[in-house]
Order: sequence, then C-alpha cells, then structure tokens
Amino acid sequence: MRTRRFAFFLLLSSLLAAQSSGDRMAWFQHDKLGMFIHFGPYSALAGEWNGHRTPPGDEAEWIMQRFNIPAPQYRELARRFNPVQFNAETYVALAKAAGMKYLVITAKHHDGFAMYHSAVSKYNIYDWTPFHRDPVKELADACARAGIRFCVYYSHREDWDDPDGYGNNWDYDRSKKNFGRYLEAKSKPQLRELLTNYGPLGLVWFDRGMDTPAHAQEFVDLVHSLQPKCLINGRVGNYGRELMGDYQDMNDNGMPTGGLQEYWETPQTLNTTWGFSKFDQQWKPAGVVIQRLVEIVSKGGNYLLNIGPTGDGTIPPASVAVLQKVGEWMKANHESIYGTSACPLPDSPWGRCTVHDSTLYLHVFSWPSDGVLRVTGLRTEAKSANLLTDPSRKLKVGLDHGVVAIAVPQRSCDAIDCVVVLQLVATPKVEEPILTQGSDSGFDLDYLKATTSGKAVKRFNRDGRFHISKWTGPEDQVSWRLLVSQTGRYRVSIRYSAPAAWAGGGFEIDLGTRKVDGTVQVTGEGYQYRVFDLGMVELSKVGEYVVRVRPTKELGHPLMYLESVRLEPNIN
Ligand code: FHN
Repeated sequence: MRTRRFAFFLLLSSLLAAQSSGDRMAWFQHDKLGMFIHFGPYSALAGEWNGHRTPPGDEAEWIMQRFNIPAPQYRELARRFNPVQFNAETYVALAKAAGMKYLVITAKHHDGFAMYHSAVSKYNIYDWTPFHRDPVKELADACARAGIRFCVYYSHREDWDDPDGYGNNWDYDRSKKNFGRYLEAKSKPQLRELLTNYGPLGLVWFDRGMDTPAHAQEFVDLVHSLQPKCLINGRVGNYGRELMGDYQDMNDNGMPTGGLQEYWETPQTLNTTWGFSKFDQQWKPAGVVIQRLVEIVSKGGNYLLNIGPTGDGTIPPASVAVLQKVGEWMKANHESIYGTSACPLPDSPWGRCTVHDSTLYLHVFSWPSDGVLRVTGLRTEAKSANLLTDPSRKLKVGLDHGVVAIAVPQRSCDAIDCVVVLQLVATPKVEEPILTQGSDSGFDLDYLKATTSGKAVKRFNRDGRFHISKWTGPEDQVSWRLLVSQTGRYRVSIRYSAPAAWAGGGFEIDLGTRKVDGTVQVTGEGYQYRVFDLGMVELSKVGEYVVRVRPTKELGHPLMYLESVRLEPNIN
C-alpha cells in the first residue's frame, strides 16, 4: 500500500513539476516586486571585526571571508547573536506597505549559519544562540497571514563553516575537501528541511552557482520532488553553461539594456551592502528606486529589493523611509506595474512604458515642456488617454505625422513618475525596427535589434552579457530589417560562442536573393565569443532587406550563443 502511495506521490510531483512554465510563473510575472532580507550573525558584526572595517561598497555579509575570521572564532561570535528586536510582523508589514508581494530570507548564507531550527546542524539560530527562536518560521507564518509569498535564499555551494564546503581556504586545506560529502551531509538535507517544514515556498533563491550542471540538476530535482510549484532562480546552475532554473538573475544591482525574452529578476541593495554595515549610509533615494523599478518592469523583469536588519533585528530607519515612499507611489500607480509586460515600443526620451492587454502605461519621468507627449513606433489606433491618478479627466489624443500625440497638463502629476494611461483599440502593434547604415556604412545586427521566432530567445548569461540561444532547428530564427542606401560588396561576419558539444552545427544567413552558409566552430566552454568571417555578398539594390539566421537542420541542441552579425562594406 505504502509503495503504491509513494509511486502516486512521485507521479503527482512530476506532473506538477511539468506544469507549463506559464502557470508556474504566473505569480512571479504578476508580482514584480519582492523584499530580500540578508540577516545573520554578520548583521551583529555590522561591518567591523577586531578593528577591521568593511568599507562601503564591500559586502558586510562577507566579513568572515574578507578578514579570514577563523571558523571557531566566528562560531563564538555567532553564539552572541540575539536579535531580540526581530518582529516578523513588522518586516512583513513593511514589505506590504512598500507594495512588495514576495519575500526572500537568507535561510543560510555563505557563513554556514542556519537562520532556522535545523536538525541537520546545531549551528543554527535556535540551538546555537540565546535567541532560541526560528525567525524563518515566524516570517513564513507572518507572510501567510499577510498574503505575501514566502521564499528562502539558500547558499547551496558556498559554506565557510563546513570543512567540505566551498570558499573557506583559510581554515581548511582545499585539497582535502570532499565537496560531494558536503552536498549530501548538509546542503541537500538542509534544503530538504526548508522544503518540508515551512509550508509552500514561492521560490528557492540559490546563489553563486554550482560546480557542475549535474550537481545543479540534483538541486532542481530535489526542489521539484518536494514542492513542484516552487520556482528556482537561475543561480542554481553552473554559470558557464546553458542557464538553468525558472528565471534568470541579473548580476547584483544589474540592469539589462532590454529585449530579454525570458523571466528575469534584479536583486538590489538599498545602500551598497546586503548585510547590515554601520558604516554604509549610501542609501538610494526613493525616486531612484521607483524609476529603477519602472525601468526593470518596462524591460520585463522583477525587482528584489534588499533590507539588511541590524544585529538586534531592527530594520534600519533609512531603509524603512525609502520603502515607505516606494509604497506611497505604488499605492497610486500599482495598476501600471503588477501583471504588466515589457514595453513593446522603442525607447522614448520622456521615460518608460509598461503594457497590459490593450492598455499602455506611459511612465513620464521628464514632463514635455510643450504640453505634448509623443509616442513613437505605435501602429495601433489610440482610443483615449488620461492620467492614471485622474481617470475622469480625458486627455486629447491625436496624430502628429504618424506619431501619437497626447495633450497633457502643463505640470506633471508626480515629479518621480507621472503615469499616463493610453487606451488602444487592441493590443499594441509596433513597427519592427529598420536598421540604417552606420557612419562607417556598415550594419551591426545585434541581439537587441533582432526579431526572434520559433524557440530562439534573447537571453542573459551570468558573465553579464547577452546573446540569442535555445534555437535548435530551421523553425527557430533571428532576423533584422535593413535599409540599404549604399549598394556594393559586403563582408559578412558573425560573433558567437559555442562549447565543444555544439561544434559542427550548420547554419545559413539569408539576405533575400543571396545566402551565406556556415558551420559552428568551438569557441570554448563558458561564454567565449569569437568573430568568424563568412565571406562576401553583393547588395546590388538600394532598399529594404531582411537578414535571417537559422540552423539548417534539427540539431538536438542549441546552434550557438549568437551575439551579433556584421555587414562590412568592402570599400576597395
Ligand atoms: O555573495 C552573495 C552576496 O553576499 C549576496 O547574497 C548577493 C545577493 O544577490 N549574492 C552573492 C553575490 O552575488
């Protein structure tokens, strides 16, 4: 009977894990804004140990590693950690007030100290300190009461306390480490505890990547086996290879140029450190945070904003002040954020845009001095316009040489971001960009200006660069529209990265009446981009061309990590 039940459970788990990506990601795509909390014994050190100080810009939660604090000494410091001012309701109330819909707490950071009552290791806040409580449990319960999605951060590779963990080579001899033993004895068992004892988790936020894709997959499988609906961030995976997880994390405080076609998130500090530092008062103004939130959402991402509580569990008042101002703006403008998608329009000088069905939200950071807000690139008829904060007052909408022109009040409704709602007759259609010849008469066809189809997607890699990948067969294509004004011969080159496993893939570059064929060469493991010359083509007519790149047959693996194609005029 037990076997049958277990088999049924496994089947159910795998079915739920196979849930379509859209269903799994629905809450993440809607919620947009989360609270990150970096909280542990490093909070009590507050950026100082034995007279050594972590300077602003240095991450105070790294203090053990920064000053090579011997593990036994750090353990004694941790014994004194007693955040008596910690109050989960206060933390969750601040998240709610800021408009945050999910919360990620460091259950174990790199110092190896568990911020929850772990049976795997006594080195945890419940057993090791006078606090003798479980803040992770208290936050999970407070989130459930407040309707905030509860999530945990777990440093699955880096562990400076465990002799077999990554990163502590000042106490332990690297050559004697047995990393596999660490994974089996601590990392996976603690993750199992978190997935079992704290209710449904919105996501597990892994960090610093894993040493191999195989080990990373074990963590993905472990999460799916216990909580199939729980999301996994991209840092679960090995950074040098095809990215894993349900969504991609930008680099810390990162901001992509745009155009990404996958779910992504930027983690951000409110000053310059994740863990509390008494020396870091470089708080970001609320206006900067709000405009960054809008830019991230306008590019299709989520924003995970951090607080670093002090050693006694107090949230720094400066953090509270910023988040309360963010919440005031969100209270008036949340419709233009939650559940919206990336702006389909070309960049505008006045600000950003977000979209929901046939409604465009125009986020105006710099108010037009002539009282006319111009929206370029839109090919769908506009029906009406109003300030989001004043729906009853309709604004005059017209066309000015094909550009939508909205007559707006003389003064902006919000100096940080005044939102103008533009109702369209249908979901927005946008003119595909047409690329003209550069000053050197060449064409630089990069991922950002490309149009993708099939499985080809514009992605981010942990080296902080962007490319097109996930394309495996002729249906998966990338194209650009060109306006050629200078006819003649052009040298075609392509810049990409490809690991050994992808060598030999055939592809073609189709320029209309002429084609150039190529075969993928190995550039090395990880993201090592190189330029390859593909010969000459004749562009004999002035006018519009479409350049299309695709695999010539089904490969069973991605063709390459494509960064760009270049057409260089052959002047001589
Ligand atoms: O090393 C960590 C760091 O302490 C912090 O947790 C950030 C948050 O994104 N992640 C790693 C650095 O990227």
